[in-house]
Amino acid sequence: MKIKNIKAIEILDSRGNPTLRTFVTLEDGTIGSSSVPSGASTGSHEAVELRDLDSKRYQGNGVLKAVNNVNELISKAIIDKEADPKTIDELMLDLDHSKNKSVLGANAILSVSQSLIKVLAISQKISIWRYLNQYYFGFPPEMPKIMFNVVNGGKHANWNFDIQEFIIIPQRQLVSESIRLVSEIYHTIQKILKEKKLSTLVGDEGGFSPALNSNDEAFELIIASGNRAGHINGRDYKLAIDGAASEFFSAGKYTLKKDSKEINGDELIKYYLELEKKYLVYSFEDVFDEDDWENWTKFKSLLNPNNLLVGDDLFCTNTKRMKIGQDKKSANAVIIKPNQIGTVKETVEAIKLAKKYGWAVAVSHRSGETEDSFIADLAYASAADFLKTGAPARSDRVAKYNRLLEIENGI
Ligand code: 2PG
Ligand code: MG
Repeated sequence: MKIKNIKAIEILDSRGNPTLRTFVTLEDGTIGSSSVPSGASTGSHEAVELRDLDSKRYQGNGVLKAVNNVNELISKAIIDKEADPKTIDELMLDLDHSKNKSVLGANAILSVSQSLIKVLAISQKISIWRYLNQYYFGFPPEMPKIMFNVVNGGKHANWNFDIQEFIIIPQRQLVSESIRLVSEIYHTIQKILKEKKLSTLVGDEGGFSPALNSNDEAFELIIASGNRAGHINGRDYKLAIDGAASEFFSAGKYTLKKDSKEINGDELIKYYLELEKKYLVYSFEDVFDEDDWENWTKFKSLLNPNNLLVGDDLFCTNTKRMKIGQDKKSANAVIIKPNQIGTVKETVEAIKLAKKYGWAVAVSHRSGETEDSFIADLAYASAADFLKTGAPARSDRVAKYNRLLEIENGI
């Protein structure tokens, strides 16, 4: 089956910033499309998201250069070629020929890479997860557990507190039960915030972003809401955080903005170990700067080995960085974000390497999302341990959870 046509357009993401949607047409007339997300607390080792930097449009955030790269350079290279995903991804990598996809843009490349999977699945009349599973994995798919972000801080919510995300992981087999559990806690958080006359506004990923006085208050709010809803921390759900610590690290120090306090790695480790004990925090993502390997390794040696130390900005879905992490024993889990690396092929390689290392795999959204639910199919197809995609509210987030519900129901 050959590729007949490709067309990218500029659309908006959930933050109202431009991003790409690309349509691929096969010679049998099938059309498939996919859209790419965009991060805010991005890792400096991510592949390049190409923006126009033309201040006359969208404050410089337009993506017409990336759109053009799809419609001209990529189109020319792959129209009339056999629609084989690995070969096409390789072709785009050759065409880009840079280290970090700065020529074509990872956003341009990924939009084609994902759309191709989608159109092939449609053409073969199978679901996206089945196509991905057969083509790339070949082992039984499995439903991930879900990481739901219910309280937002850091850069996603105007620095109301330092930790970017407070996350609930329901300990339920069924997706439908996980979603129900977290939704009940989410709505109880809202009730308690109203009772306390605190804001119920939400951050970029749909979690509440009240003006609390400390990280501790956020944990207490979640646990109290869970208790009121009849769901107990450590039994019915586990707690996780994403520190996005690169955002508050500079010159060897971590600056806790809320307390106007500068601390070093050892003090931060002590704090996280307290959180592990006091609130039974199970999973710690990006709790140190993306290049602070030393503190990652130190913390890993002190953390309960049944708990997770998760690299997001640390690894950027990049197998080269994951290899360093394995050598240095810096983590036992990885966040997988297709747009950090730029092709489905390389995303799959990162997932496979993590599994080989025995790490937990968490397929993840970005803070700027679209209604595209490709990552839900990817998480199931790859038997990922987790899908992390925001609050149980807002269409850009629930699109992925609703897709898991469809999969659970055989659709
Ligand atoms: C993260 C992500 C998603 P962003 O840090 O894990 O939650 O945020 O997309 O802004 O990098
Ligand atoms: Mg993160």
